[in-house]
Amino acid sequence: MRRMAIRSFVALELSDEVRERLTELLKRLRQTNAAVKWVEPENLHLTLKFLGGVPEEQIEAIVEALRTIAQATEPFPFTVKGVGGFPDLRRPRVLWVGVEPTPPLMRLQQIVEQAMERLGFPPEERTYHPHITLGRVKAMVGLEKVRAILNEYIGVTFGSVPVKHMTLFRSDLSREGPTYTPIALLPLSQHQFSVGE
Ligand code: 2AM
Repeated sequence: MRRMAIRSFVALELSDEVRERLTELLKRLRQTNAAVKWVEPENLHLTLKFLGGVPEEQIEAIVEALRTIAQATEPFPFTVKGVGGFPDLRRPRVLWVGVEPTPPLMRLQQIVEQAMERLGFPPEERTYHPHITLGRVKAMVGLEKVRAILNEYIGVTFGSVPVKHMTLFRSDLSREGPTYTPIALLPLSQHQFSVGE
């Protein structure tokens, strides 16, 4: 029998406030009718590590490794600011809003990357550039209007997201687009204040 592989990734979820601001921006971008596959608002997230197809029997070990990391990590915020494209905004394949690469975020990403490498997932060859993907360019047509809108947001802060947990998502691809479903939520450490502290 063929073993089931579950397409998965580790991510940080957005606050309602930031998601709403990005949803407004996406609404404007969609109206340009550019040949871009825009991300559905409920799918917006910050990826820490893309795992790809994971054998079902390995999921538990991944969840446990992530749980241990989360328990040793203090809650921290990340700031969503600015816009850009991969490889750049001139000829972009991916359009995104930026996330500030602050030490707690970069540390968490590195720890997750190393833990997943120990479980057999190859490390990224490219340096981690924290971003929230807004859309994937299908053809370089009608991008002038997209660029004009994005230019308004250079240096603009969309908000700060308090991170309280990491999420392991499964991704199911279909013709309509991906569906992301949480497999596990891993809460970050909670400092317990005792009386008199
Ligand atoms: P992206 O937004 O920059 O495309 C789910 O697909 C998430 O995993 C996305 O946030 C995606 O990043 C990320 N990811 C990283 N590497 C990927 C890959 N090789 N294939 C698909 N998604 C990848």
